[in-house]
Amino acid sequence: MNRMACDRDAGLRLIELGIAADRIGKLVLSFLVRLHRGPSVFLAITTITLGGGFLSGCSGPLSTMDPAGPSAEAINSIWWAMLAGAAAIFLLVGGLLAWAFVRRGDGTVSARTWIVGGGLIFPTVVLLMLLAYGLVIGERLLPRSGPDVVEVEARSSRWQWTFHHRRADGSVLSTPGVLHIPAGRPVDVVLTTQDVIHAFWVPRLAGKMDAIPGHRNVLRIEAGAPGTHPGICAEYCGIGHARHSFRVVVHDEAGWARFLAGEGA
Ligand SMILES: [Cu+2]
Repeated sequence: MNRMACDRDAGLRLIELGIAADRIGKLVLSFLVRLHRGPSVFLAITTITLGGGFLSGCSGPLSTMDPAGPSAEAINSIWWAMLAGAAAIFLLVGGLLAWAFVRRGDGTVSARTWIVGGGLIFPTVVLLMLLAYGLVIGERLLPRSGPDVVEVEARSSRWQWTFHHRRADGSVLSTPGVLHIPAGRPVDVVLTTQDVIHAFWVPRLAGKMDAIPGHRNVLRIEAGAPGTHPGICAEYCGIGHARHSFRVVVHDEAGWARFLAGEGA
């Protein structure tokens, strides 16, 4: 009995501790709100601080949110469009929830209207808009033929990428671990594999695509300016997967001509 009473006391003490911590938290929050003369200022400062902290992790050599070419920019725009849409819907639903608490069901909008409007029409419209936007963007990513298009074959194996660049005279220039491309021109990367499934991914230039045994998959990439970008294998392919990476060197016009001539490959 004594032990049970002791446990009950400990539980009560925990509850009291929780209530005290909650009150202290509320006091600190109200102090901060008053300090900044209004909740909107406080919330804005918090949002900017936290948002800035999170977004600072979105840049870097392997970031899809730091695009360096039109394909990656198109994909990045889908991400932002989805984030904006999700934020707007979240605010709308939050607002309706708050409104429901305030108005307490005065019967001005029937349950049927809520179900048909919010459960059928609204999601259908949102999904159709998203589908249309995705189709338009997806169309831009397709590898269409054109006079400016450069074709490179990327052969993957455990655990290396070898890139084969075809010259105008039909000869082939091979570079293990480094893909050379010209800036400002669309490049079709023909993906093949000699063993298992791998995936080619240069996050700042385009989306990812699998290299599948017996298939030739084509991925359109493009870089806006000269520079170097890291690429990785995005499909687990065995114990050497972590080091199955490569580099993309983007040349200006003169550098590309020098590369094709066999200088500096
Ligand atoms: Cu791999």
